[in-house]
Amino acid sequence: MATSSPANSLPSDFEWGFATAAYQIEGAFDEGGRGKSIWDTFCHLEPTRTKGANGDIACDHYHRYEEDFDLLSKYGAKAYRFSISWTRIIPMGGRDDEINEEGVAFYNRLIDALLARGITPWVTLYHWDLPQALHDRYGGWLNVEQSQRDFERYAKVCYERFGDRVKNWITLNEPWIVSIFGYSTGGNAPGRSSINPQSTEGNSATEPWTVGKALIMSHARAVALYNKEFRAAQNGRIGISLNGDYYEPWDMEDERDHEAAERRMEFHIGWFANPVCLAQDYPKCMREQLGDRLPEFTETEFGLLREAEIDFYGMNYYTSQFARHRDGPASETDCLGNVEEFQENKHGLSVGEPSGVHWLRSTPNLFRKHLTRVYRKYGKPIYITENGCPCPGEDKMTVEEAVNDVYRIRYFEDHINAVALARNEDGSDITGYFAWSLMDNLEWSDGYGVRFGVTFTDYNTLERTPKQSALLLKGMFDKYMVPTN
Ligand code: PNW
Repeated sequence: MATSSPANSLPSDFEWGFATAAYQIEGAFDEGGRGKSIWDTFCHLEPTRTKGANGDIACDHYHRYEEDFDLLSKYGAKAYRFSISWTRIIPMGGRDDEINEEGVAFYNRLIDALLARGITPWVTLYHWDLPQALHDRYGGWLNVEQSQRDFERYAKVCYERFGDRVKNWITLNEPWIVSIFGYSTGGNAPGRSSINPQSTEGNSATEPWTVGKALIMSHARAVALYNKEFRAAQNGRIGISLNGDYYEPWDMEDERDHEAAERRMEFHIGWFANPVCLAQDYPKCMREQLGDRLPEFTETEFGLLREAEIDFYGMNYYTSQFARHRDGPASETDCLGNVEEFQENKHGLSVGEPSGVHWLRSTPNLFRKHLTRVYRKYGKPIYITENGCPCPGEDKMTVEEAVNDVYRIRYFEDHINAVALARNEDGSDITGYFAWSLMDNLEWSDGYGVRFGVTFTDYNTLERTPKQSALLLKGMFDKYMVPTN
């Protein structure tokens, strides 16, 4: 492991902590005046599409946040990233709908409880829980014009009510997952798809691209509003959290696989980063493949994108893959750039060590490449807003076994080391890191089996038990911290 030296260090003001999302931990689904979101509906569909799990109770964080924040203090966290549930603030969601003061009061208590412990709040406005009422009213994210106006008003209420104390805002979490899992494959709420046998409605050839545009314009309105009306007085920062793996060519010798890897990353990241970071059109390879199924931006919309300058790029990073080109034209429902994805390359070499969930292998070297590629392409300071894993076999472990999370400890060590290398060796500007997640929680369509937490959650008793990684993370960062001049 690396030791502290100026060449391999993090600044002493490097911000780090843990992340969560409202629907995954809060529970209290029918308390405090909360309205229903598309995830409430999705988790209660029959037959189940979430392994029988729902967020009705989840970790009961709504009632136990003081205890959870004591854990944050115990772990030495400087910052905490959480999301606000839109339907606690505006139960029906729309710009003319009523504000729920009880919901505002809940998040005020949360923010104040963090500040009282000296922990900096980082707030995500949207972590997938669209008000069901907006989905019913006009199709939710399928309606580009309506949804952006309702999101803008929701954002405004949050800045007004919380912006005196919240100085770090993330508009959207992972618009790629929202669009593709929600409207192409149908594995996430609202579960629309024309290629998923469990879905009864949807059009995978068109809907994800419409939804993507709605999310981009919603983000842009929320940021432009902050910049115009709140930034001067509140003096905060605002950005967006994008997911996306790094891709290596499946066959290093094949130029077409090199292109496939780059194209795959453009479909993952450039789709959102081009308009959001650069106020530019979607990547050329997307236009070429998708034709007029990819919505255009008008000049007015480009104007809005230019007004929506962000302060940072929030990166959610878990794993990387290999990409292989496909011969022939892309199918109408392809959303990956006409490539095949693999966890092994042509020679059977694994991209990294398997974790406790099929899609994630530990790939710290490619994390460094990813950080550097994103920094060079989009030029924004990077905050890692999510990084973490479940240990192999953890889903079947007792609490006594699970707290000994050796795989996760190594995963964190290796990924933090990659951050230091990307900063010091490659010159990438990376200023913060959030481990996913503070505690085991509802892993969306995977239910409660997949455990990403640094704290073990017993879903019968709701008792929390720190895993070893939770207690070691501070030491991992301290090792890199050198006084800045
Ligand atoms: C993120 N994939 O989602 C979300 O932001 C979290 O809410 C979630 O709990 C966490 O990662 C762990 O999964 C992802 O299949 C879900 O590549 C799936 C993927 C990536 C990110």
